[in-house]
Amino acid sequence: MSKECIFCRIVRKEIKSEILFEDDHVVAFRDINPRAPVHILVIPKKHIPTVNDIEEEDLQLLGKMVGVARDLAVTSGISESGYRLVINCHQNAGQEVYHLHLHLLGGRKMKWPPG
Ligand code: DGP
Repeated sequence: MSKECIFCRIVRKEIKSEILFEDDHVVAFRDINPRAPVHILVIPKKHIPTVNDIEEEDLQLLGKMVGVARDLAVTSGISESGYRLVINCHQNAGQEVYHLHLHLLGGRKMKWPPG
């Protein structure tokens, strides 16, 4: 865990967030700046800065994150209307927080390709 990382601080409950799911490895909470009616972030408790830093041993964790996002899409009522899962990596993708996070976005029609 990183002392300064904002998402590590959310994991440690030093920063308040609306947590929707938590287990030993994963936390999901509402994005502070929602880009869609449903905008949830699913993160590993382990501090992994970017997709580039994912190691072989983390792949099960990534699967767990996708499973949590799928379940939250169901409980959020967007599983049938549709949703998008996004991981931004580095500047060109607009990554702002350097702790791996999966965006779950839904509740409105989305454009493709993304801007
Ligand atoms: P990205 O651009 O992929 O790095 O997205 C980072 C997201 O994190 C962005 O949508 C806003 C969200 N975010 C940043 N700081 C906080 C925070 O303190 N609390 C919550 N709930 N979300 C945050």
